[in-house]
Amino acid sequence: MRASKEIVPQTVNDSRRKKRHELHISGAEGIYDCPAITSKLSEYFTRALHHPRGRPDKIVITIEQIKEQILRVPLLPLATTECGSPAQAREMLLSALLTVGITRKAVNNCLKIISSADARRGASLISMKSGRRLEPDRQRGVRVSRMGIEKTSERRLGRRLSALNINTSTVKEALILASKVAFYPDIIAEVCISDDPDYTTGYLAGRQFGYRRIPNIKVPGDMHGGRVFFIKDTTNIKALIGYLEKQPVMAFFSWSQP
Ligand code: WAQ
Ligand code: MG
Repeated sequence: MRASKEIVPQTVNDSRRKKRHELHISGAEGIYDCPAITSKLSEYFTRALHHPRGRPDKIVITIEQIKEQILRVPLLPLATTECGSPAQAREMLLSALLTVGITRKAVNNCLKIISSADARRGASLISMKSGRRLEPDRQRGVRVSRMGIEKTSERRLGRRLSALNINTSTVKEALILASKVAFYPDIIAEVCISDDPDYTTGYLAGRQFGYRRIPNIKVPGDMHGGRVFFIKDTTNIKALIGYLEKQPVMAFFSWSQP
């Protein structure tokens, strides 16, 4: 599902160029059995219509039958770090990302993207060394899709998250997405800030980090947010985007701790 709103230019200069712009409001994706689709449709529709980023004037819902082989990937282990402010979050991100060989320049470019006012629908791909943006469409970004969670794992995950008081679709969907992303060998790390003005917990994820929640990564009211994937310089971008957008993935629960 994706929901957006057309923005008509306000300033004289903009209107001369007649450049209209679609503001991204909300998006969601998943893999479900046929009988579950009706209720998912209404859930997605409600989510799109009553979103803290505003009221959309266009909602697109696409349903596709999965015909390809489904890849199983382990859910990343989840932990919540202590963090009191956006400044502290930046410091934590920098020091963690440097340890896996990501350059300072690449981290700075990431921070610029996820704190820019212009929220994108998808994620940015950043070279871990040069810090260059590598996604072909910068306005749109790369949208990760076709991921879900196996039924028994969903129940186990639900119990675990309930014990932590964070059993929400926001956390579950983010963890499933991050687990699909981290499974790809050329992706070294992911940083995410929600674009919802009232959701201030973000995360750092990767095979070497697990899924590390970072509270207070932004202050309430901020509309900015986004996702950045740090990738190896040798990455075949077309193959990577093919995996992120099209490869069906089901996550399973595999944390060893009780
Ligand atoms: N593929 C790529 N990028 C995406 C996708 C996707 N499927 N969904 C969202 N994004 C990008 C896009 O740029 C959005 O503006 C940005 O991420 C934020 O999306 O454990 O809710 O859906 O408590 O607002 C983190 C949960 C929640 C932390 C993240 O993101 C926790 C969240 P949102
Ligand atoms: Mg959002």
